[in-house]
Amino acid sequence: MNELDLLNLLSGLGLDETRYFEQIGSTNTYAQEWILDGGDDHSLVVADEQTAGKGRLDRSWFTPRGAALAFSLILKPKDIPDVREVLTRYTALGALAVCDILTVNYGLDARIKWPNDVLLDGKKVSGVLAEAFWMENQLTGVALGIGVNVYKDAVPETAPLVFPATSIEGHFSGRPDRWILLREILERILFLENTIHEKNFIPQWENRLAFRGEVVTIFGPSSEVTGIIMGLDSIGKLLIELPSGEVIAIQAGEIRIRPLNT
Ligand code: BT5
Repeated sequence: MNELDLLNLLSGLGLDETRYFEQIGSTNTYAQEWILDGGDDHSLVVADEQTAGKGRLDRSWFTPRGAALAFSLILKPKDIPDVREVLTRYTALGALAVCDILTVNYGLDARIKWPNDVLLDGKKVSGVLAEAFWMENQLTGVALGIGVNVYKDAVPETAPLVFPATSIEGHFSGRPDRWILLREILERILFLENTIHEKNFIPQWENRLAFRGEVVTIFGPSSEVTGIIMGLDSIGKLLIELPSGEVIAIQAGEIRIRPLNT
């Protein structure tokens, strides 16, 4: 792939500027600098390989050469009803777009491990990192970063994993085209972005949740809870029914989920 071919492939989507790198540290770090440097809404940075890919909470994300999708889309939300919801909704936007495409276009049973992972057959195939950048209480932009393990080589073998990983290739008969997949996911993001403040947005996310109705343990920074995943509340917090019958809502971003039997 080169930048010109990528531009051709993505033409008609309505993106602003697109930049392509054979190798980069992290597309999200690049997008952050680009936002500071005046990067416009719907600017896109794509890399074949990341040498310092980022997960949440200072974790790292593995993107070897030639095997995965790694990209960050700059979004500049215009209407933000509640700033506390920004990261929740943009994380959901990325995960839902990937999940929808894998389900509808590739016939795969994709599910979202709340809040930001997409699973195939219970294993992580994609991760989303939405980062919001602020200047004096003004949101300057969101870097919506998405990594997808397309081919088997993308699956980390040696990196310490908090959850089992897989690739699309491992579940699909044939070898999906990485760049067509990129176009499909972007198209879905741009479509869903228009619905992000609608009432039905969170229920769509909820419909794709993994482990719903199952007992899971949720690891927080300093404690853990075990309970049944009931769904999401109206702003996307995860609802867990505790053994006592009490239902609690858990805030995005600080937890990991494991089904009880893993
Ligand atoms: C995520 O974090 O899942 C967010 C990953 C976002 C990656 C994209 S790639 C484009 C953009 N640029 C970036 O620098 N980042 C974004 P988290 O839920 O914290 O999961 C991180 C954990 O996933 C790591 O600690 C590993 O255990 C595991 N992991 C790392 N690489 C993986 C891979 N390729 N496939 C599956 N699991 C992986």
